[in-house]
Amino acid sequence: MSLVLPAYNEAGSVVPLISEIIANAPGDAEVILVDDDSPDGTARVAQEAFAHEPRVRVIVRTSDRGFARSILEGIRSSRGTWVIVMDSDFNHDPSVIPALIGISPYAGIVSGSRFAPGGDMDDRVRYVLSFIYNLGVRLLLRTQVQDNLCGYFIMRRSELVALPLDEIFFGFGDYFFRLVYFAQRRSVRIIEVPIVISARRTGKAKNRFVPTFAQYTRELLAFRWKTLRRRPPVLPR
Ligand SMILES: Nc1nc2c(ncn2[C@@H]2O[C@H](COP(=O)(O)OP(=O)(O)O)[C@@H](O)[C@H]2O)c(=O)[nH]1
Ligand SMILES: [Mg+2]
Repeated sequence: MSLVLPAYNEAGSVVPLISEIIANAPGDAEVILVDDDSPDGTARVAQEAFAHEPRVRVIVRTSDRGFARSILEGIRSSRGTWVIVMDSDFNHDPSVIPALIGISPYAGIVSGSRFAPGGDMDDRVRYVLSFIYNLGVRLLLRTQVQDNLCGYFIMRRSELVALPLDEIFFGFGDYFFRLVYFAQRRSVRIIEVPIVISARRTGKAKNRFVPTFAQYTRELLAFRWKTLRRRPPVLPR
């Protein structure tokens, strides 16, 4: 099991977060923190705190920076049979890890979802807007999942690296709808588990809501345009 954590300026949360992840993950799991050389010393804080913890690896990136690119680098350097991707600011609750792992034998991807029954988000406005936005994503890409922008998931590494990674992993959270699209086209089974996205505990979000969604929309339309020329998504087996 490999857990990939992209991070930028998360010095206040990485240590308690990784500790909680270790407590919730199998004993032989590796944690890969992929830091884009954060000015707040995120990487150093983690390296010092886990200097004697061989299960924790810190990658510091100085070129080709960015959220989805960081995740891809973490995936490429992972050694586990399964890969879990999650944020490093406690938006994604580590106590869900056992559920992701427990359900993983029954699907190619088990993905956290704010819109599955029992899922939620502390930020009401963002919840409602994301819900509507996701309907649009589903309409355009014909994905069969309710939360196409979650980014908290487990996937078998061999199936993940077989996808067209460079067509998926760029930009920010929009990488996830491209991942779902390509996985669905390959008949990968996807199960959603409800998650509650709570407010981050420390630090600040890197993205402002409106510009981020404007960017997602540009990418969504560009991707739809590109995929129009391909055959439509196939249904799961
Ligand atoms: N490596 C890397 N991580 C990032 C970057 N931008 C954001 N992150 C991390 O990605 C996660 C989600 O970012 P966040 O700003 O909280 O977005 P939000 O949850 O959608 O508001 C957090 O763990 C951030 O530390 C980036 O450019 N590079
Ligand atoms: Mg966040």
